[in-house]
Amino acid sequence: MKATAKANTNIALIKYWGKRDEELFLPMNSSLSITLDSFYTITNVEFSRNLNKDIFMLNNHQASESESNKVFRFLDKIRKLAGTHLHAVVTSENKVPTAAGFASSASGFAALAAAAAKALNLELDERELSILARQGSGSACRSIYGGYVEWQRGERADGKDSYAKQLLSERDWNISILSCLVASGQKQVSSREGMKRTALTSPFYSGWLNTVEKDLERAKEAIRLRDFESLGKIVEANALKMHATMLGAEPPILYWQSGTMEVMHHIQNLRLSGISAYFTIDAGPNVKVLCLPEDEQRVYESLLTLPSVQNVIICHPGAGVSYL
Ligand code: 2P0
Repeated sequence: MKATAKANTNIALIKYWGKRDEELFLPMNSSLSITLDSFYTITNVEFSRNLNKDIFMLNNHQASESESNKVFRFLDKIRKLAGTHLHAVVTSENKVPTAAGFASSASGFAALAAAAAKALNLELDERELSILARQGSGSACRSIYGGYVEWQRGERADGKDSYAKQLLSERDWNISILSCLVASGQKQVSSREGMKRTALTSPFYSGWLNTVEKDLERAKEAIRLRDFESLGKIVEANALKMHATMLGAEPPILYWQSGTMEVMHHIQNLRLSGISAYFTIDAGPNVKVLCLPEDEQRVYESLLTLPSVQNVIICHPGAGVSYL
């Protein structure tokens, strides 16, 4: 009754922002991401008759109450699915350094869903696993697959048609993703709270919803054609549009720091000098830069010259969930 799984994190190219059902993690819009090769979570889950409560160990320490509660609530969902009351010890190793400016909930809940389902012999296929991972953290449903992945929002109230699917594998198209750390430290507003507040209060949110599915279609077409320029343009515009919706929330949400602006302008200037590079930004201050592998070294070196850039980590498309 134990299993170990590994999942990589992912970066959204077309963003998930807003839920229509908070219990089932059903999104307001479809989204698209690249699963990355260098940042991952490895999780072991062991169910046992000898436990009278769940235990969550993260990087060799007992996890905080809020982190533990998210994991225990997710275990409750899995127990219901498997028809068991057994408790579990969850042991996670997170190789998503805060110094890289990525969140770990995508890799964390993808690895947990895979390990827990295997430990309970649930025999889920990838689609069912994606539906399960989604109910721990929305973006986790995309990390089940490698490469270029779409999460379709679905229409049903029970969430059975809201899952991810692979568009291209990690071997089908190599691009470079450079993660620029401009600020570390805890952000003021979590993604979960930020998307909720935006959907409830921002007058710009309807504009987001009216255009994001079109952005997704354009991004998918660019990926199909391996058209980096078209993909970069739509990705950058979609990220800026998501941040614009947050600026209109009450109270407003501003994740950018001065370093965020410095990197954005730098990338736009690089383009003027003929280098094809584009940026995207999640719910935080750090910037991820997309470029072609042949420009990777030049873009990397130019980013390191910026005063506000503390660290740059280079990633490429990576694999989906695996079992150890
Ligand atoms: C994304 N983000 O598509 C978007 C873009 C952040 C900005 O998914 O509440 O941790 O657990 O479903 O998945 C981050 O939010 O939120 C996120 P929950 P999650 O990657």
